[in-house]
Amino acid sequence: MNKPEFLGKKSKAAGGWGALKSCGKKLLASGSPLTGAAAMLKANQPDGFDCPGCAWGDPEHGSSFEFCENGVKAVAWEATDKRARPDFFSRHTVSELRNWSDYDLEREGRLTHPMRYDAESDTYRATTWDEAFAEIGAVLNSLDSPNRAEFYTSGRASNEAAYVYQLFVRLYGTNNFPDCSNMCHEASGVALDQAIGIGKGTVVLEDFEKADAIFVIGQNPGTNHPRMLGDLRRAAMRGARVAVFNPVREKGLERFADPQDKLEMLTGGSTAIASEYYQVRLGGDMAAVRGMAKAVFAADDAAIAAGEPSVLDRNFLEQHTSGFELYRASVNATSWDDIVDQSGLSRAELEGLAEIYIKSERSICTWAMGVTQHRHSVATIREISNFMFLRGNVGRPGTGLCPVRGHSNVQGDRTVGINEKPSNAFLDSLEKEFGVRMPRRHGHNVLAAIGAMIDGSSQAFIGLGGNFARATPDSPLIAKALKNQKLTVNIATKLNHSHLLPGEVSYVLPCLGRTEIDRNAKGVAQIVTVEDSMSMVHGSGGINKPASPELRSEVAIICGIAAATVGSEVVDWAALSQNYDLVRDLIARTIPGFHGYNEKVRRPRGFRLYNAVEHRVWNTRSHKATFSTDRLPTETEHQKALGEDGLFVLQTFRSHDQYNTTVYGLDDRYRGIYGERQVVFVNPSDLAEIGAVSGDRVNIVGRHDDGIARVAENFRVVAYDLPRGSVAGYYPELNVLVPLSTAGEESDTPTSKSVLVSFELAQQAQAA
Ligand SMILES: Nc1nc2c(c(=O)[nH]1)N[C@H]1C(S)=C(S)[C@@H](COP(=O)(O)OP(=O)(O)OC[C@H]3O[C@@H](n4cnc5c(=O)[nH]c(N)nc54)[C@H](O)[C@@H]3O)O[C@H]1N2
Ligand SMILES: Nc1nc2c(c(=O)[nH]1)N[C@H]1C(S)=C(S)[C@@H](COP(=O)(O)OP(=O)(O)OC[C@H]3O[C@@H](n4cnc5c(=O)[nH]c(N)nc54)[C@H](O)[C@@H]3O)O[C@H]1N2
Ligand SMILES: [Mo]
Repeated sequence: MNKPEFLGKKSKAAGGWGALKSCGKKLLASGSPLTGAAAMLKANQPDGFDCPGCAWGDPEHGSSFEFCENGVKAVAWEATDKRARPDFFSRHTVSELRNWSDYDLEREGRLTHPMRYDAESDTYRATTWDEAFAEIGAVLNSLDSPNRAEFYTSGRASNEAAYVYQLFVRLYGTNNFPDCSNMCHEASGVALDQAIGIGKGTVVLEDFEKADAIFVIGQNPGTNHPRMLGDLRRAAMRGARVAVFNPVREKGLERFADPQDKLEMLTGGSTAIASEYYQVRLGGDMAAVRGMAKAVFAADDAAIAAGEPSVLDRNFLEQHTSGFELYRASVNATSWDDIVDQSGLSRAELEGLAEIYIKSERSICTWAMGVTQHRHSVATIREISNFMFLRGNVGRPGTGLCPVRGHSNVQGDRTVGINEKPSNAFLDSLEKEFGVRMPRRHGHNVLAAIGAMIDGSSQAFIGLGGNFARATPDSPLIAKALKNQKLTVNIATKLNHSHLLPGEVSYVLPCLGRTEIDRNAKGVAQIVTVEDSMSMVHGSGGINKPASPELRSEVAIICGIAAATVGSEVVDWAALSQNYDLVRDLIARTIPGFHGYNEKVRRPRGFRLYNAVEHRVWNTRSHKATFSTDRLPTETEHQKALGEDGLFVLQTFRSHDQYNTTVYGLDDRYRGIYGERQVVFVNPSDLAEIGAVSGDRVNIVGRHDDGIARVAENFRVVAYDLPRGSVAGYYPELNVLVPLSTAGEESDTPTSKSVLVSFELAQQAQAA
């Protein structure tokens, strides 16, 4: 039996030999161990490709490549020698393939030919690029308004692909840019823009070498940003405190054996990462951070009364911030009772953390989806900023705010114009460069795009990567909406569920991946560029032979569609697709910070985009770092669940063997799950209350009061160390329960970490 660790299994660290073993297996299973291994040596190296795994920054020095288990999986998955050729599609109807899991679909390997859906035979058939471009252009031009088309981006697209994409779409006439980041770090962008004047993080990797305290909130780096563990480990080893807030005890945050460290590997040793680990309630982080702030203020009052120096950074507060007194008043007005009830942490615990913060000269705060995928995520991130302002922990070495991004280029895509609400300055500069008018009306984000597709006002969907139908909430509704489109186009490396919901005219267009050599017509290899979580922009060039001679690059595919849709009078698309230096020249001329782009990206580590906060320049309305004064939410979903029998709050997270909707394998090693994904983690006392024991089968029933019946059937319950009232399970399987009807305030992000549910035991379910 796979007993969870806290029920008595011997504790093992994350990383180490388990990670190496798992990698070897992954490379073999991908069918291409040698290419995979060679490719891995070139990942995140100056003369190689950017790892498609995550957006963590790359070190300047150190080992020749940073070993990362999940990076290996991402590379091996792309570098497989399995192929989904046209004969595969002629053997299987689309209706049949719809019953396959995404795991099985992607295991068929790389797509090889442009495919067009044939309704009569219900199969995809090989077609030519020219036919595809011509028909896509014709359907787009037949819509009665460009605002009736949706142009989705998944964050793996390079800066060059994203830039030509936004340019094409704006010339076509709309700002409808639903983006994966709408489901991801949108709240970070919104909140940080308000607080510090830039919607990005402020730290670089070197800051992790200097910080005395690092707060890691709502994030599971052991699985999702494994290379970050190396930085946390080095910090922990030199005595920095690492304080973790997570309702789940994630193994990677507790102990880590660094595969980079020969001694640790030989001796079977490992390093403790978290010095404090607090199992906060779901959605309770704003309360927890406010509790720490309250304790900091109390300590300050005490210091002043005792005639000692203030514990606050008074100079910073006076010179650089606005709204401090109002913030202090709102903290005073928040009661300890509310803080303790909402966070699930005790006053003493929060005071202890505040003391760590006060003693630390330099503090960093990092966060990810555990913070952003809630209703009040913008307010929470502003509270995190407030807290960091108190001791001047922004814009100083060793300090800062660090939203850890997901997709490897999601931040870059935003920088180069994938934005449904573009600034006037950006549109002005496009108009100046291209001499034509750009659409000013704001477009659709993910939720608005879904709404428009469901109500029929949008009639075309183009996906630059991703798996829209599976990544979004209420998957059955989306499936229906996609099938009602006049046009669906997916640019992809591998087959997934979204491709199997064809509209009237439907294409799947296969593209080169990051690991592959991208040669132009003259045989010259081209590079693309990406931006990581630390705003470092660098080049990426593939080393593997393309999976099929038919493949085209994302840039070339977009340029092909663009030429067929908007013509080549304003932009010479063919020239751009043959020489990405020309695309970079356009970026440099229309977007601040890219001066000398072509020269700079050929430097080993690329360059860092200017971040005004580094110079303590604040591009906010008040021209200061701006405090917020939000109240705590009246009631979080977790509190609601605790107050009602049989009601629970579900968070949907990632297993160790997946990349978003891409499932590499059915194990979740660090959580003790093997060979299955239909599981739901429940606190042992809650299990007793619902009359189940670990191993029982349940149906999970959606409890959002919006008139839509939702159920996820036949999940195995696993007793797990979670706060009472909260449960957890895997995305994307549980997206059938995530409602479209709730979203983050100001961010419009689906609330994937606070879904109200109850359980039916499988027998009851059958009887009903
Ligand atoms: N191998 C791999 N790497 C990835 C990805 C992948 O799927 N696989 N995905 C990429 C992408 S797009 C993204 S956005 C990132 C995602 O990276 P993460 O944000 O680490 O992803 P999740 O698995 O959603 O994990 C959320 C964590 O937050 C915790 N959590 C949930 N709710 C709360 C809460 O209310 N408060 C607190 N404090 N914690 C909470 C969960 O227990 C879990 O540990 O990773 C990127 N990297
Ligand atoms: N319930 C729940 N839902 C969530 C989340 C959650 O935590 N819980 N997380 C959300 C988050 S953070 C995100 S970022 C989204 C992710 O949403 P998406 O970005 O839409 O999903 P992915 O699973 O990353 O996309 C995988 C597909 O991308 C294609 N692909 C892979 N590499 C390439 C490439 O190089 N080029 C192209 N063109 N295609 C490629 C492959 O065909 C693959 O099937 O999901 C969101 N949805
Ligand atoms: Mo993400």
